[in-house]
Amino acid sequence: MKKIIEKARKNTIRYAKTNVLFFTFVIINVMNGMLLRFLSVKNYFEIKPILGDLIIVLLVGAFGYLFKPKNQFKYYLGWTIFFTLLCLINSMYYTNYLSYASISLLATSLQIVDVGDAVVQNVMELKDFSYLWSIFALIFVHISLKKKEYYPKVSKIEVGKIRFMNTLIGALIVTGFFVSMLTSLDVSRLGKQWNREYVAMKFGIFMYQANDIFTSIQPQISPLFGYDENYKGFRNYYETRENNTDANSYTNVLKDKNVIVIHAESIQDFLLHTEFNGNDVTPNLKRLANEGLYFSNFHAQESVGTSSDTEFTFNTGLMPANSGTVAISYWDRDYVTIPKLLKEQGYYTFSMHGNNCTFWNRNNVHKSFGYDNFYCYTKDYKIDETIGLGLSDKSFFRQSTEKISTIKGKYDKFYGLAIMLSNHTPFNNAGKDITDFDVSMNYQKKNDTTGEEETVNVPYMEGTKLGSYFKSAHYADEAIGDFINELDASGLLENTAIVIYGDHDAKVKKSEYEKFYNYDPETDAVLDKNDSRYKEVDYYQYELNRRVPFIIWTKDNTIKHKEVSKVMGMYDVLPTLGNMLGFQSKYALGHDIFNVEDNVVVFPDANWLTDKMYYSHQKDEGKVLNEGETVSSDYIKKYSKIADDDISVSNSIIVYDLIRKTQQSSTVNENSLPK
Ligand code: GP9
Ligand code: MN
Repeated sequence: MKKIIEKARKNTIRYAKTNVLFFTFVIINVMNGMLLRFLSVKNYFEIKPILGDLIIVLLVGAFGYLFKPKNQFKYYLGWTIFFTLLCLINSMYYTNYLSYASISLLATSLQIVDVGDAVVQNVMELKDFSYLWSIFALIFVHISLKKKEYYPKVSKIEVGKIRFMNTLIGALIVTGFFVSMLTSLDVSRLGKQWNREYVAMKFGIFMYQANDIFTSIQPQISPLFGYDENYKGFRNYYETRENNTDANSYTNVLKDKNVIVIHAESIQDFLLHTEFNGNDVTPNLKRLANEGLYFSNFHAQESVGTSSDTEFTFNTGLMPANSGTVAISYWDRDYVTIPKLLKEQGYYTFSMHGNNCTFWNRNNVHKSFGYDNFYCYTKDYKIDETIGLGLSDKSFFRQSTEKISTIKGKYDKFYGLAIMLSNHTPFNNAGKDITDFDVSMNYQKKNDTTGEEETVNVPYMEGTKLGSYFKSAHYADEAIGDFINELDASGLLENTAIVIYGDHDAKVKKSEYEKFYNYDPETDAVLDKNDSRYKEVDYYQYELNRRVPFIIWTKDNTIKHKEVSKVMGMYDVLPTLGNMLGFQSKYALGHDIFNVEDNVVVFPDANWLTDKMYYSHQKDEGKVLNEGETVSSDYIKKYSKIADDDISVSNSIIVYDLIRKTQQSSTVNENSLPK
């Protein structure tokens, strides 16, 4: 027995001594995966993702044994650089998008690169470089081993293929453990990959990335596979779906009116309720909200396709694609859209934008959505003043008014979309040069010498990103105000409804709000976290504060003022506006807000919001919104299923072009059922 133990001990020591490089490779890369989780989702103690990463690193590492020992270093170094870059990219991506990177975004990211300074300014943080230690560690170990004549020694006893097989078996055993720990929820989320944080959190970053490659390629090939199953799900969804389309007091109120939709770039709703020393950040939007129909609990449902996703959801009532973006990968599908439905009623439809016509592939997408014309950038505008990515909003609106005037002269009725641009991250351009809006605080202070109370001004938000956002939003608001006046002066507000939506939030980090809410002018510092006056912005407050304004306004009061505080999403626009203008799409996932009792907004990451709860799919927990109220587990199950179904059916329509297929196989056009 003693002999056996001694032999095992010797063998283990020998094994460890002759596999130093391999072990270093495994340990440093698994540690980097942990570091990434620690710095992003902060759960580095969980065992599952460590095992997940370990499996991938073992599998990759096993192949190193097929090389001669003197070449193994190059192999392991190459992979370590690759894994390190993965961590670095994901770390950067997480900092900016609170999610992990996906290769399906490669095409999309070309658009993001176009956003230029927006990205470069914000992307890099010091912590993103912390992963590079692994490369140095491997090189260091390699040099030490070389000095100790490790490689010639190992060469003598190296049995590459056996070690390769043994490592594979080792990886298999770890996989067995790993799989036995998975819940059915984990497996289903891995397959769907909607919730990237969750997948990376449970499966590790390397397994997440490997799975991502598979799920990203899948849409390209999936139209070839899984059609029947998806079609069945789609039929079933629409056959069993209850949707109240009864007439209500808003039915046809805007029938035959002209419509001008303003896509207000990055405008959040809280701006309408924010002021500095008595000056509103967005006085024009506030006025329009106070005069028109104002949806104050309205949420964009965009995914990685930001502006373009919102344009898609607004136009179709569908959710963004699970993987990649509709604008880049699925723009050529057949969708039932607002412009197409209005064209059936004889409208001339158009869209306008002061940036490159090809940005977000709009030159193709807008045609495919049914806009008769897309007026864009140098093709149609004189670039006489630029801010950020392109033509300034003020010049854009000025020139657009002239175009709309011409359109009005030519057509009976029109529906137009004006996509704003200047209030785009990083917000500093407009802030510095275009507006003198003051983001300071006046407060009363006793003068030490005279003993008199006097007003002291502290420019506390000056130079912060949030401060720049307020300034830039003020500029955008001024541009909207000017636009309304110009339209009025040109007689274009008669018989016209103005529809305004914020396309998504400003993506300003949570930490940016700390100073805004907790600045103490007495000390010229942020309140201490232990101070009773300290207001924390937690996850739920941050998410809820991402809401954007949605306003329907008419000059002549056809639409009377009302604030609708029921929860509403971008996908509810088509049914709600459709009821007012006299059209419907049976594929829209949302509801006419005036016909729905308990509405739900489903987000692309499967989070959902009702009037009672914000539920985080990733955290698997929700926050009850009204004090004293409780929510049952059945309630959570019910809305989680709705979220799951909405995302699935929408994605099936997008990937498999199901609306086109349905219309091809049906002789009756079922999309615009009469009321
Ligand atoms: C670009 C503009 C901004 O033309 O619409 O797009 P975003 O970066 O918000 O998706
Ligand atoms: Mn946008």
